[in-house]
Amino acid sequence: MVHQEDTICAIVTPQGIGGISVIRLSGRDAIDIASRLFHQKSGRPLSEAQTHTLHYGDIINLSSGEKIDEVLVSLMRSPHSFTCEDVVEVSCHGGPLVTSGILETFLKEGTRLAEPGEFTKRAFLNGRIDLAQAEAVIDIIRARTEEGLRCALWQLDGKLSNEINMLHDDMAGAIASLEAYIDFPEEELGVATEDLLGRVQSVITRIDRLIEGYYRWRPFREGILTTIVGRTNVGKSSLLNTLIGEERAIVTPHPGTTRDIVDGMINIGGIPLRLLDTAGLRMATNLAEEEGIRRMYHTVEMAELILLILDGSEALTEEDREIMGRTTGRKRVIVINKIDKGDRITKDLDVKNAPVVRISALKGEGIEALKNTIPQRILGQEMRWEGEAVAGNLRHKAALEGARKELDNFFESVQQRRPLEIQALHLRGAVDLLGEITGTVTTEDILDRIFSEFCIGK
Ligand SMILES: Nc1nc2c(ncn2[C@@H]2O[C@H](COP(=O)(O)OP(=O)(O)OP(=O)(O)O)[C@@H](O)[C@H]2O)c(=O)[nH]1
Ligand SMILES: [Mg+2]
Repeated sequence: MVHQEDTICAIVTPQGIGGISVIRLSGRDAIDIASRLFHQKSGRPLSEAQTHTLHYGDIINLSSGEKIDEVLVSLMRSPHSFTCEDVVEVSCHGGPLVTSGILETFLKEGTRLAEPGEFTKRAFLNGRIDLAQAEAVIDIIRARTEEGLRCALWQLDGKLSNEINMLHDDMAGAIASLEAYIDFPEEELGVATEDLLGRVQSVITRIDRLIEGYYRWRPFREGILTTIVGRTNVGKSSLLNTLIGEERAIVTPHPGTTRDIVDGMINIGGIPLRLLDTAGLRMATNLAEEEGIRRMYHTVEMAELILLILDGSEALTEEDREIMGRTTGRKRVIVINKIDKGDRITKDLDVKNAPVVRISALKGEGIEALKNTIPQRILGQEMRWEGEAVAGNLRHKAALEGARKELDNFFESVQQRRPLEIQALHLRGAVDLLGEITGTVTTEDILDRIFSEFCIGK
């Protein structure tokens, strides 16, 4: 049963100048309000139009009687719309005065400005999409690579939701059979318990797979913060420029050129990499450089991947060793640069657990090999997300981890031969947590947190 709320409206296209902008209305009076302000060229009132039709006419300012713009209006009647409510979308000329003029007129006529994500929230509350699918809408908007977009589209399609629903059903079945045994005599329990434990174990395996998938998907979704570090003059800024394909950072033959952090974005194998170029390490000659080095070390703390650059044309120095020491145990790639001038350090280099790539940032040599190494380093053995369902974000992961914990507790309570009621309680706890992912179990708090991440108009 669709619930039609008060009528909300918003400009749903980006602010600024464009060919066309769209203003969307949704709610119980959307069609009535639009009818009053829209004068169709054919003379027919919009309120009599059929669903999924397009209409040509003018939007009129009712107080002055003046035309605001010539527009096309599309009409979608409940329940066949994005929100499941009556929806009217006005496509007008894309200028800020036109869009704000139309928006103000609608507001005066009794609509209210939509909150961030309110259209999507209504789609969720009306059952058109579940919570995981609503979150996928944010991911689609924010996707920075095709891979990231592909993952988000899968989630909107219900890949994760279907898997969660299946787990949910399996668990509900397990609970039902457990509860049926509550009244049985002790001796008949043996076989039944085995079957039940098998079922719960299979749910655990599938939950683990979803959690593990989170780590494989996350780089595509959120990107990887990567810092380029090394002593002065080894070619950090040259590498940044080569990787992003533009002269973003200043490069000079003088050590100590970079002070502030310079950043750039690249897409490596579908993973958005945010690259930071930092000040080179040496005994600082002034306060600005000292601050630059402090910031460089700060990026080392923050970054998920470190590209540690060494100058292959010179022997290793104290600074090289210091920075190598400060980054051991971290995810890093050792990059030996300037190999066009020889390689004096590979033989002295003793690094474990980090790939070593030899390049010339100046000549572009070895860059492809570096680009291949980076995703391997980030993703480990499991190179790719293969379209399987995964925990799409931290919220899903936390709920799955919670559910898994409940199932571990269930096994423990079975081992300790605790009362069946207690065992069932753990199973029910797990079911509730699974339900949080799709939103069958939810609170205003969770909803507010999710939808406040949206922009207005979505
Ligand atoms: N021969 C050769 N020279 C390079 C290479 N990469 C960088 N250089 C040169 O090395 C010098 C320093 O390069 P930068 O990219 O500014 O080095 P940096 O590490 O950013 O230096 P700081 O910002 O001072 O720490 C410049 O003259 C570059 O042209 C390379 O692969 N081969
Ligand atoms: Mg530099």
